[in-house]
Amino acid sequence: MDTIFALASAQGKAGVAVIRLSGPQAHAAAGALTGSDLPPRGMRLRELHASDGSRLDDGLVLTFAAPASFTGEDVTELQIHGSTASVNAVLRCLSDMKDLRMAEPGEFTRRALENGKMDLAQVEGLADLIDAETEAQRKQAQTILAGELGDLAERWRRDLIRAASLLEAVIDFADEEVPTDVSPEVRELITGVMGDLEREARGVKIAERIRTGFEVAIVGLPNAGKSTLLNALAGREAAITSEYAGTTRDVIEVRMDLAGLPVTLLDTAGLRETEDHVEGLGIALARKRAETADLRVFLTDDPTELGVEMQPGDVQVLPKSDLRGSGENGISGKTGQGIDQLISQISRVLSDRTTSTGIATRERHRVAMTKALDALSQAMTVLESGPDLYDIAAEELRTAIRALESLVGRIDVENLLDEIFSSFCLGK
Ligand SMILES: Nc1nc2c(ncn2[C@@H]2O[C@H](COP(=O)(O)OP(=O)(O)OP(=O)(O)O)[C@@H](O)[C@H]2O)c(=O)[nH]1
Ligand SMILES: [Mg+2]
Repeated sequence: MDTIFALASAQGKAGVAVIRLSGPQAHAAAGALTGSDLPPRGMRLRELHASDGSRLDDGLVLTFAAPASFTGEDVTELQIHGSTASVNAVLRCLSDMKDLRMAEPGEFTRRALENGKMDLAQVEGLADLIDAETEAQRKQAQTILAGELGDLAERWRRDLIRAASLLEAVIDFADEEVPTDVSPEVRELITGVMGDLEREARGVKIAERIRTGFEVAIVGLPNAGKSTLLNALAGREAAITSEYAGTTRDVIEVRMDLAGLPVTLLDTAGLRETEDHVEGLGIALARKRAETADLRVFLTDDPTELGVEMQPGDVQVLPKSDLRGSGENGISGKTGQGIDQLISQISRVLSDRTTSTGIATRERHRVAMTKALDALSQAMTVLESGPDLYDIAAEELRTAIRALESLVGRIDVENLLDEIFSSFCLGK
């Protein structure tokens, strides 16, 4: 195994930078920089020197001994001053050392996975956590990173293995008197898992939105003040505004944190009949994006005049409230009137939707769970036919178990068979 190293903190100027080393030479290499042996685990403040003895920097040197480290290997972390030049000087020294090489992207985490420090879902959770920009994303990533999906998958797997072993036992008793009817327990185990899987699979769509962001489209007639509203919400001049109807043509996207939820606001072309070819293209695009958005803000007195269907949860606000005096649902991008209410209304609708999320967060998870569900419903159907077809039902259960194991990246059929047989309990 190579010893790898890389800057673990972000590129650029900072108070402190962290350089991480992992592999058999991780401690020795840091020892060469400090000119002294390091304890296998612990923290020391040391001077770091280049091979010609010149001083590089001083910093904290943290050592972790395998397997109690992030990667499961010997690991050293160097906390040095976070200037580009200091970091480069230390990285250059490390590159010159024998048996050391720069890590590839994700290589530390990959080693953590290979050494059983995390499962595949946790690796995904870690990636999400590093990408998290809003509170909802952070919380969701933490759940996965903590291994909750793996725990859940393990529970389902245990239940299905128990169901499969009950069936196997009956198959083995085929020539003899069957001591008990196992089908009620098998059915109960399968339906329990199916209920969980259905709920989790349903929640993935919203969980994906938390990862990637909700789209909220502002629609209205030309000149209604959509771009002005977008700018007010974004707090900057993201879109051009003008008194000419038909100013906005492309869809303008602004990413923002709306009460902890990641939202991409879409400003769109004003919707009307037009002879202008280019404006017409913009309007067609506006309709398409508005229809597929997660939520629409209708900036209009009459939502039916836009040719975009209002969907449950959509919001209607009345344009240019500053010109019409006070009234319900009025909004003004110009004066800011009604903006806070709009933000809280949008975030309320979206937060309500996020309550239906479970623990699974990705399309990959949904695909695996759907595959398991298909196999389980097959198994339920086959069970109807009685013990003669129990071997087929057991095979379907194994298919479901394999699909669930792929959730956490553990697909080892031998291991599965061992467990099936070790959990034998019916008169054997
Ligand atoms: N009084 C008042 N004027 C506004 C308000 N919002 C926008 N305006 C003015 O209305 C005109 C059109 O505003 P835009 O934000 O460009 O309107 P739009 O809906 O994006 O228009 P299109 O892009 O052409 O569809 C501009 O002159 C704005 O200054 C508002 O709340 N109150
Ligand atoms: Mg506009």
